[in-house]
Amino acid sequence: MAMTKSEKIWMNGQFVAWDDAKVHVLAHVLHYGSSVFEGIRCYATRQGPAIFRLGEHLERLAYSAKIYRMKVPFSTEQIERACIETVAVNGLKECYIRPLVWRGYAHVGVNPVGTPIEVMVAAYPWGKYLGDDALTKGVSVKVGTWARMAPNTLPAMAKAGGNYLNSQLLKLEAVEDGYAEAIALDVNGYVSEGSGENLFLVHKGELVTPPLHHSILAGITRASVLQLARELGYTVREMAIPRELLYVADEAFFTGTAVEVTPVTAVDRLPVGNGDVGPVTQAIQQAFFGIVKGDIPDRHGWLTPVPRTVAAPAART
Ligand code: PPE
Repeated sequence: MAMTKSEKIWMNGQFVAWDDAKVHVLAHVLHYGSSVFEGIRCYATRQGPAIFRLGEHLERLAYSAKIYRMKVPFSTEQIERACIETVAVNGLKECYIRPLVWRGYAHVGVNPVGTPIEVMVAAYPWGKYLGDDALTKGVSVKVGTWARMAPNTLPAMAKAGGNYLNSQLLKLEAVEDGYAEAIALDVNGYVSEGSGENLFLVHKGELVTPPLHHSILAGITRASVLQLARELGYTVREMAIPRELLYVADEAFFTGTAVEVTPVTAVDRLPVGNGDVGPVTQAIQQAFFGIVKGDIPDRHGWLTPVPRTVAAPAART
């Protein structure tokens, strides 16, 4: 699963060659997981590349940094421009954008005070998160044996590097056991989310998803799907989900930037519904992909167009 490189990465205010975007081995982040980040998709629309909900992603990045008391040395507007320029400079039509803020090299020791805050934005092609057929055929998942972090341990609302150690344990277990992904329960045994995606169920015609206090990331795709589902006339409920609802739900799907809207067709080897991708999931997929691909008018203002050319990066300091 080697990644596809692009040419340039925006690092601390300037573009550097992909292979030169490096950090010191004694950077705080490497030892203590002190980073916050975003994952954003840029889609090839008929009108050119367009970034999905850039403003919301950068708002969440700012929240994550604030929670960890990181003073980001660039404004949100500067990082926004960096995202747009990184796509344009690399000539990408559709891609994944990964802004990262981290504590750099000053000293080793847990105390982060005095470590420099560094920022980078990379953009590169990224295909289907859970396999090529996942969007159309759905994926088979298991309930992970690792719980999501407990409240008041690691803040789930912060999209922080350290949170993904828990995600890695879940993912490794799923893959070793032959599943595409794991669903984590929270410390009370209620359904939380996947290792890198939010979860929705369809039960008796209603869409249900766990609320924020079940240790989930406040997903931007989740928020978009909640809105689209309501607009389509579905009843949507954020509620505590007992594990067994996974086994009796009629449909299930993941949402996330990387995973987009991916059907879940089996949980713990039990088929979800009859095991096929269901009609509600398909309706949500149509509404979502219609907008991001530019086939349906962007009535919510969710897309930021990427101009073909950008001002020379030297114009900014
Ligand atoms: N929960 C988790 C734990 C999570 O990591 C993501 C995104 C979501 C929910 C969905 O959030 P949103 O993208 O705002 O709808 N996971 C990102 C990173 C995945 C990775 O493997 O890296 C992503 O989808 O970009």
